[in-house]
Formats: sequence, C-alpha cells, structure tokens
Amino acid sequence: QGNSARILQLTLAVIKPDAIAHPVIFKAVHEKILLNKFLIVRSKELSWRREDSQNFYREHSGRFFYQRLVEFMSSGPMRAYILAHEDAIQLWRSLMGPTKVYRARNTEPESIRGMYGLTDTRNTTHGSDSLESANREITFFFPEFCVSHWYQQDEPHFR
Ligand code: RTP
Ligand code: MG
Repeated sequence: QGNSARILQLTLAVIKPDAIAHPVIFKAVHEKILLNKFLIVRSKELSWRREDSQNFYREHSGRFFYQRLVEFMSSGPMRAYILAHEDAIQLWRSLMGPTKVYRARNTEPESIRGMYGLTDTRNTTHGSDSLESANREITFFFPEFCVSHWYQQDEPHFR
C-alpha cells in the first residue's frame, strides 16, 4: 500500500446468534475481521424482537425458510459491525463464503461459513450484498449513524 490512499467502503456485518452462543467461534470470526484489516467504525451487541427480524427479512417473507429464519435471528444476542475497507462489501462476503452450508464446506472450507456454519439458516454471519443494502442495513442497525456524512468526511477515507 505504501503512501497511496485507498478509498474505503462501508458494509454491515453481523455475527449471528449461533456464533455468539459459542465464544470460541465468536472470537475466531472477530479475529478474521481484525486480520483482514477492516476498520471497525461501530460495533454493538443487540438482540432482536420477532418484529425486528420479520422487518429486516421482509424480502424473504414468501420463502420456505422464512419462519425458521425469523425465529433464529430473534433467538439470542448477535453482534453488528459497521466495517470499512477497500471493497468492504465484496471482501466480507468472500470471507463469509457461500450461504448453503454444504457448498461452503465443499467449495470454500476455509471460509467462515465453511468452518463454522451449522445449517443453511444458522450460518454464522450476515453481510450486505450491495451498496444500497449496505446503506439500508447500516441504518437499520445503527439509526443514529449517518452514512452520507461518513462518506463526506475526508479523514476516514484515506489511511
Ligand atoms: P445474507 O442475506 O444473510 O447475507 O445471506 P445470503 O444473501 O447469503 O442468503 P439469502 O438467500 O439472502 O438468505 C438470507 C438468510 O436466510 C437464511 N437462509 N436459510 N434454506 C434455508 O434454510 C435458508 N436459506 C437462507 C440464512 O441465514 C441466510 O443468510
Ligand atoms: Mg441476502
């Protein structure tokens, strides 16, 4: 990298209840964030009520796994992060690996889901999949955080 500035992008990452329930797994995932030199802009532990879970996953409301997804995501505490990095969205999604646990284990055994995913639903982490969803999801988890202000600041963009 040297002195060259790199443009940072924000993403929302969540360590889901299945991983928070196991401190060793939580620690391993958190260390992956640090090892990959993400800047942790915000981080908090929180729990969802059922309604929060339904609201967040509205787009999946017709899918066969929706009920179990809603139950699972409101079953216990999770940890949410606003992460900054060059190409943060793509980088975090590649570190997570595929959604389906059999695919993760077979094609990307070193990925987070490959190593720690329990089932297709209890799959350890969430990550935004586009700029639009990152902005929406950051605001969903951190309503007091202003994404556009963050991007307008010079200071955190270049390090
Ligand atoms: P995410 O939105 O959480 O980053 O995951 P994704 O794009 O990789 O997966 P998506 O298809 O959007 O599904 C959202 C979450 O629903 C749960 N899920 N369960 N067959 C199942 O039981 C099933 N399929 C998906 C997972 O928790 C997934 O992350
Ligand atoms: Mg998705």
